[in-house]
Amino acid sequence: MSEQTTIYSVCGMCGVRCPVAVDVEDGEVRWVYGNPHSPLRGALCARGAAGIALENDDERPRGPLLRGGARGAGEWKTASWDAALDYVAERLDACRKTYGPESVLWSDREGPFADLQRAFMRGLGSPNVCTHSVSCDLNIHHAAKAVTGFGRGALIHDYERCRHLVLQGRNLFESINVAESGKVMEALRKGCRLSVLDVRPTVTAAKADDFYRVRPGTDYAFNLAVIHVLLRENLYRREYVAAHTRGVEALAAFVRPCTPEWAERETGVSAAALRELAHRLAEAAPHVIWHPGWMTTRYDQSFQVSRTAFVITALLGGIGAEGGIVPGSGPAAVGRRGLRRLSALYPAPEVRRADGVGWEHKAFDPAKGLLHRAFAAMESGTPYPLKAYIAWRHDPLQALPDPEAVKRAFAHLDLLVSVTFSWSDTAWHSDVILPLSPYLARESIIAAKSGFKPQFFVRRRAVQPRFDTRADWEIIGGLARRLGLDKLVFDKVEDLWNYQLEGTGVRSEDFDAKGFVELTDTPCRPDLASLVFLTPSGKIELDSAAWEAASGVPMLSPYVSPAHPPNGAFRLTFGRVGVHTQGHTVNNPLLAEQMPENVIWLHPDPARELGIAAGDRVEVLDALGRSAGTARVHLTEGMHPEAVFMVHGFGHRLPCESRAFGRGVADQELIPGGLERQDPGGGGLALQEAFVTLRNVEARS
Ligand SMILES: Nc1nc2c(c(=O)[nH]1)N[C@H]1C(S)=C(S)[C@@H](COP(=O)(O)OP(=O)(O)OC[C@H]3O[C@@H](n4cnc5c(=O)[nH]c(N)nc54)[C@H](O)[C@@H]3O)O[C@H]1N2
Ligand SMILES: Nc1nc2c(c(=O)[nH]1)N[C@H]1C(S)=C(S)[C@@H](COP(=O)(O)OP(=O)(O)OC[C@H]3O[C@@H](n4cnc5c(=O)[nH]c(N)nc54)[C@H](O)[C@@H]3O)O[C@H]1N2
Ligand code: SF4
Ligand SMILES: [Mo]
Repeated sequence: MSEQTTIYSVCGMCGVRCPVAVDVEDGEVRWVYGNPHSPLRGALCARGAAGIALENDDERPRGPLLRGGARGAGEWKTASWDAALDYVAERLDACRKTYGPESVLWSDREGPFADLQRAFMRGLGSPNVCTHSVSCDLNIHHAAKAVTGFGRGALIHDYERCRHLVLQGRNLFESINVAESGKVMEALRKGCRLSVLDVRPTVTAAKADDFYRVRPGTDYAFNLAVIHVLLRENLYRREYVAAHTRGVEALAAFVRPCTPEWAERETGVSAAALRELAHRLAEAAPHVIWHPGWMTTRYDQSFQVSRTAFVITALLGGIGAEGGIVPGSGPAAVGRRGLRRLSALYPAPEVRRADGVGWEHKAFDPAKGLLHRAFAAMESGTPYPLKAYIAWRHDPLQALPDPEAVKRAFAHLDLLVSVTFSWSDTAWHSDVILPLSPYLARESIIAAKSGFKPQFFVRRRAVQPRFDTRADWEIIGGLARRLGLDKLVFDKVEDLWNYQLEGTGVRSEDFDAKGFVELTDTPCRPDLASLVFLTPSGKIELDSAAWEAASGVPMLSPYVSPAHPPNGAFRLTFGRVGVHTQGHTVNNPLLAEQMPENVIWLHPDPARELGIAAGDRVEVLDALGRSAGTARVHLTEGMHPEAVFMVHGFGHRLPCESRAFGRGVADQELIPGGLERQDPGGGGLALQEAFVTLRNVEARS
């Protein structure tokens, strides 16, 4: 008789972490599907469905590996877990003793499962924890704080009740969060208007009522002109603005010259269309969301694009309103106790951070850090040496621009460790690889999710690992034991869960039935009248005066027109596709079949001038003439003629990845000097301030 069970767990194919159900038979995964109990609509995207293919793939680190030859030479020696953990712990200890514990740097993709990692670094005594955020959502996070005081993660988009949604550089139907896409589809079905701003026709644009194709990098001008019209034509919610905001006079004076006609010259969108958009938004107010973006770290003024997105929503009364952007509720808001924090087991280190956050960059959030500034410190040894680096669920050689510059910083390290379930450029360049079990074969710590109905949820191990890989808590526990951090050593994951759950009234077996536990039966929606914003004034700050004082950077800062590309060159733009997650699914057997390489989107007019036809293979060169790989050309009238677009994550060069090897173009290689180009307002990297050229290498066959 075969044995069948269903385990409720959490997808691990991207950072969204959708709730899943896993059917297991005789110790093998048979099927993964959306958790039918989930209020978030049990459904998976294509990447989620490819979780089994990841599990069954042999082309991943299958046991601990120690570097044999030079960094990046790929001469690996297999090692036991004991030997690998001893090696890492001994070198961390040596750094701790020689240079101080602050010489250890850590980066990861944060998220709800990071508490144990934070506890480990606190225990070690280093403040140098950074997230990936400088190349993802940092500008939005800081914009959210500058306007509302809340961080990006604390704000919920109430799509279900929204009447007009504006997506600006947010390709919501391809850059997927399953629950979010479902909610927006339903809102559209119920008549919500959708306006999309992009530099090319995306799947999201195809579903829009109005599509505005903007010149790349001019969104800030667009937004300033929308604010101009809202204020000038009295389309904003006066009572709301008087009651809940500050700084409207300064804002009005600042946007006075920013007419739609001025914006038309910058963006290419007609003044009439922009005015009409402002009027339509006013009709739908306050049930309006001008989305602040997700990966808005593209230009020198991207922070201002997000900041003005929040400002527009606020002028329309949408912040805190039904169908707008609202702060989510945590356990305390529904009278429950939150999880016991593992990071509270050790005190926060007092030494100042190497990346300058908290002292040089006073306004910025130390929970995110500035990873590129930490790399600069690594290279210069200032303010102090960084000698060990642990990249945990992070591939900075692909996720940050200019991999050669990143490698130059890494040359100063005594120890470079990667913790990952797939091959990555950073893993390949490391001294030690500690292989993580794919998500179906590992459990996580318990996490809390805020929202209208706050909940606890957990990832459960559905099957035992096929290879010699481990779960996060096992890897941290192994290092902690060797480094004298005994509080982080748990023999069984249940002990860890019980520690976290103590005093919450929830038991670990309560997760068996559905995989999550809701902390309230009735949704908790914040009441606008009593809502206190977390800014110093307690109000929405339309001029971000307090943030300006803390950061020293002007918040009502004039728009700067982005440079036009030199003759024959194009601005680099990039983004996501539905079937891949960043760079780490490109070698997945199922997903590689769906999309084995990226293509170069190009407008037909410049293509004709260059003698390039649809389907031709072109080599893409950076501003210094260096090749980042080749790909076929996709011609489309909708693409802005100043730019090329490509999907991020391709152009792999690791021989151990047979399906991804040599396929497509690596966009991160096309941004020389990119580590130095930081948006002053929000700290995000200006990744699309780079120009590329194309060389035809093969006509379409
Ligand atoms: N040029 C350019 N640069 C970019 C982008 C771009 O579009 N173009 N996109 C930016 C954005 S938005 C982001 S978010 C970053 C993404 O950058 P990264 O986060 O570095 O990218 P990933 O490929 O998701 O994951 C990196 C590694 O983490 C491993 N991993 C995945 N999940 C887990 C986990 O749960 N635990 C552990 N331990 N390991 C895990 C993967 O196997 C992979 O090796 O890149 C940014 N950089
Ligand atoms: N399937 C899938 N889903 C994902 C991910 C994934 O890898 N795969 N990654 C997740 C992560 S880490 C992130 S950060 C999010 C990213 O989510 P998004 O930020 O929504 O996605 P992107 O595709 O990076 O970029 C969105 C759009 O910005 C456009 N764009 C480029 N330049 C400009 C400009 O100057 N102005 C305007 N208005 N638009 C511009 C691009 O053409 C692109 O269509 O997606 C998440 N979801
Ligand atoms: S969006 Fe897709 S890949 Fe990401 S967690 Fe959900 S199902 Fe998995
Ligand atoms: Mo991201």
